[in-house]
Amino acid sequence: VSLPASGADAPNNLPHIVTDHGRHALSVDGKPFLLLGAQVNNSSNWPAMLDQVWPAIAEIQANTVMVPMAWEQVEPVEGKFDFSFLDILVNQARQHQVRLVLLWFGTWKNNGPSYTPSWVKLDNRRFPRVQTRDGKLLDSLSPLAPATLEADRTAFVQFMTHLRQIDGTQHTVIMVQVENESGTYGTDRDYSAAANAQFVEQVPADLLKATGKHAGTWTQVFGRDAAEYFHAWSVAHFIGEVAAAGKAVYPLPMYANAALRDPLHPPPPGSYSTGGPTDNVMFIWKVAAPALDLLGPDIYHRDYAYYTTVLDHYSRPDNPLIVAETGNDQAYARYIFAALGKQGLGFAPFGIDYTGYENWPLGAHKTDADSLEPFAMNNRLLRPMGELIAALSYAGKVWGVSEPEHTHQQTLDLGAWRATVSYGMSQFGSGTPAPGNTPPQGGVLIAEIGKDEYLVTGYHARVDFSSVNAQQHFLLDRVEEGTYDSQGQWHFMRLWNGDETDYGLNFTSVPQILHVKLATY
Ligand code: N0T
Repeated sequence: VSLPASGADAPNNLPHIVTDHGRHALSVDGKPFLLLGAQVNNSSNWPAMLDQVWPAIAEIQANTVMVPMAWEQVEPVEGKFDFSFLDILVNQARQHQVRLVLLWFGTWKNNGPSYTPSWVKLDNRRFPRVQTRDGKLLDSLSPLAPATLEADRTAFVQFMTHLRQIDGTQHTVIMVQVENESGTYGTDRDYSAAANAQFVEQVPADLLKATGKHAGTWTQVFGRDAAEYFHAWSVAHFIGEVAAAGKAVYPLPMYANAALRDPLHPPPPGSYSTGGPTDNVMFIWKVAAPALDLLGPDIYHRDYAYYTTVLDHYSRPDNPLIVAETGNDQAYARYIFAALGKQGLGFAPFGIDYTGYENWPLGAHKTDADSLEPFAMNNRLLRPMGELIAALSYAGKVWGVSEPEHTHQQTLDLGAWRATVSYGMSQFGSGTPAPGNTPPQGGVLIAEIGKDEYLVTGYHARVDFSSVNAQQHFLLDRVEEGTYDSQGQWHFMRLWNGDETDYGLNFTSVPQILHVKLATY
């Protein structure tokens, strides 16, 4: 399968994102790429740590490793740049045959400037911090300070320039995250004098146009939301400028990740990373930061309603879904199937290395082969057919679901056919209501590969097909089990029949891929 090669914005067929009919694909070397990611811990971005990274990557079988590039590390002294870690990392990634996504930890790392050099984070006059309504100084840097933007952008451009020099033909690095969980905790906007002056100005024309609103100040146009929207505009504009300057030297796909706002019970601004790309301000980010290819959620809630609502919010015709970070214990692993069902281009558990840091309660108590196994199962299953799945997803032919906690059956509408997914069933027998798995761990992926023919796979789930035409009798004409080799070539192993198909297609913890031909009589 190949995608439209380089456009004007993708010279030398650089990695890029293509969009058609509101669907998306990440093109790497001209082919659709399914990003099976693994993000290392925050302080694993040093040469001495890499020996504790690679064994975990090998265990989890990711095809893409996500690693911080810290401003303090590349420009410890203003104007003096050191990219030795980048050189080492790219070399080792090539040896380990994985791609990289690099995470620019600059002005924002979880709202604060902890990863900026000392000459930035200690100089409040040159690089002012956000102030609250009552004049309290917060850790977060003001997005409105021209000197901060200038300094961050300069360092980022140096980084992208060096990256182009060492990787411009090989494309080991396929994407760059610009800043990390931007926004500010503790206020709905910056109330510094400079910010107050801008807040009473007119809302930018581009934003008015995109929203169909009439001209006015932020308060006139957006009322109660004015403060948050203003801050979002300011943060997004800053990050968009950094991204655009980086793309001008080396146009890799770029994205921003979001520390989420609870999508089910949204709390007031100030209590989450306000101004960052939360679901309610994505429309602002789209206008203010057009250089960003996507906004990706960091999902650290295990429950189904929360998780799938976030997937919905971030999967849009104008926003390709990549789960930029997610927790690294068992409960999260099954959501790769729901993410693929929402046309996800990628999925990346966080905290994948053996440096000994554990971010419980967000993720696992202990990262080891056992805790990584559910993710390794996903990657072993999906990696050989990643290109096929990404291509079919781009064509709108992929369905995927994950197991909820409280309902044990789901129905998928495939057009002429219906698939019923049940959890917790034995492989033999039917008639009992699905009890669910304990803990929830099921997931199913279905892709249309031909007329009345589907690729079906998953874990810990039963799939029953039926015809939407109730007048006809349904049958499984042929159920082929096989494997995809590393070239994505299908190899027939056997036919499933008898017990293996009498009570639906039952997936266990064994990685099994079926090609199923559906028919009626
Ligand atoms: C994430 C990671 C790292 C109960 C946390 C999540 C990463 C950053 N932040 O280990 O710090 O760099 O992007 C914050 C999640 C808070 C939600 C708490 C819900």
